[in-house]
Amino acid sequence: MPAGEERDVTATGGDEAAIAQQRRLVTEIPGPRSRALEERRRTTVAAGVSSTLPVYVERASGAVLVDVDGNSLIDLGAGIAVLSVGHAAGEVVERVRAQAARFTHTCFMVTPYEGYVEVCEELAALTPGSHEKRSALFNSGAEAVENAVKIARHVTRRQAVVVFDHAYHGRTNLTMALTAKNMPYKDRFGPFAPEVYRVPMSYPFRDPAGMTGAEAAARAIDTVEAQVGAGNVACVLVEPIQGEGGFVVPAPGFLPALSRWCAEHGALFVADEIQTGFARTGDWFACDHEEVVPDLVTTAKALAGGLPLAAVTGRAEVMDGVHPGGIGGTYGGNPVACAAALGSIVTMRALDLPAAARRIGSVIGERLTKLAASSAAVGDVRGRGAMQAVELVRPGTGDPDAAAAKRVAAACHAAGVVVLTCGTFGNVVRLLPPLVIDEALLGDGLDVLASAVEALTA
Ligand code: PLZ
Repeated sequence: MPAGEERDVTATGGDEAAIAQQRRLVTEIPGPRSRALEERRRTTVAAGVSSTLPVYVERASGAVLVDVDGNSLIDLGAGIAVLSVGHAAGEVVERVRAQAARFTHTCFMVTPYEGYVEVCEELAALTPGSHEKRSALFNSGAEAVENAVKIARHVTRRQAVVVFDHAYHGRTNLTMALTAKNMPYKDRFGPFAPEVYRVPMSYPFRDPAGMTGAEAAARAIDTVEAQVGAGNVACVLVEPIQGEGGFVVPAPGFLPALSRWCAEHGALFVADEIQTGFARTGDWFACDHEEVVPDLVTTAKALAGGLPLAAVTGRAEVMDGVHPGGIGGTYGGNPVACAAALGSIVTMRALDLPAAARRIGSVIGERLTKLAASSAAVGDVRGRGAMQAVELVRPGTGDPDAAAAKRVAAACHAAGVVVLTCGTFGNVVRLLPPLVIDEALLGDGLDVLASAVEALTA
């Protein structure tokens, strides 16, 4: 779109604006065409790459996926927190189309282009803190995290990286080392990168009753000081709300205390906002909730409405502490991905998606809280904004029940509702709907989830 041209920003657009925002099943799930594709896949696609729900998607719009058998499914996973602006958001589709027709690649490290600069301007404006910032763009979340660690080590001239129990930061060699969970992410994929130290997270449901955020931070910091030494720490890397690890929301005060400790000891505080970022939690970033200002923040997922783009954004003096050529990559900040990001950000602003996430959060929260009161299988309900989950336990205990989470997810899938599980113990069912989902569709999806949870104890 030429600069300055006015156009209404709508939730859905492209060719797919006509897909009705409702659940409608015409075959069993997965249907015959999906099953045939699944058979075909087995002969060429590596078994190590797996799919939660082997329903093959033909098109999508808003919060609805339409599969090759003609079923319409409610998407409460948004491609793992990516489609916050919804599938086929008008501004994303149009800008991607226009950019693809102009040029698809030059390599920013060879001959640059404006879109990359514009995305960095937006990142400077939106990420926490009003200090001067710089950004570097990459292709995936893992790559952003790797680069945040590279930058932190380079500028601090220290090596130790502190991470937390239940953390998830990616699947590359360094980010596997940063990730906590063995199966499926790490098992027999070692050796892992050195100088990574894991300390306890604040996990209110599983911590001693009444433990405050400050106490949980002290527990983590004491471990670092005893086992690593403050002067050796390049950075403390934390998801402000843990994603794959189980939607663990640390107790208030935990993040501010860690960030203060970093500032006092010359370590960088790095927030991995790859899953929480861009309106998901009801603020632009999860750190905003407690006014924590990280030195570096990693983003990806919702940044670019479905195209692969990731970023490290941080204090100018830190980011500019790396010599020219020290960071980069062939595709980092690809122009089509940058166009998608600009379309996505325009949409988030125009539709006030942080407010939408808060509204969605109160609808989901109310519903899940009721469910917890009626079902002994629900141990905990937690989350913030449109990032909410239930942790399932064996009734009457705190023991994680992964089989229950599997059963709930399978029942939702069979009924045409895409939900995801997560958690170190595999017992958490999480909701990450597109932030443009309408209330009727969300309500239908939650009804399906509620029946599936109620069936556990019926
Ligand atoms: N940091 C906080 O959530 C990606 C991964 C799913 P990539 N989460 C989904 C899977 O099984 O691979 C994630 C994240 C946080 C980093 C990442 C990594 O982002 O874009 O998948 O590399």
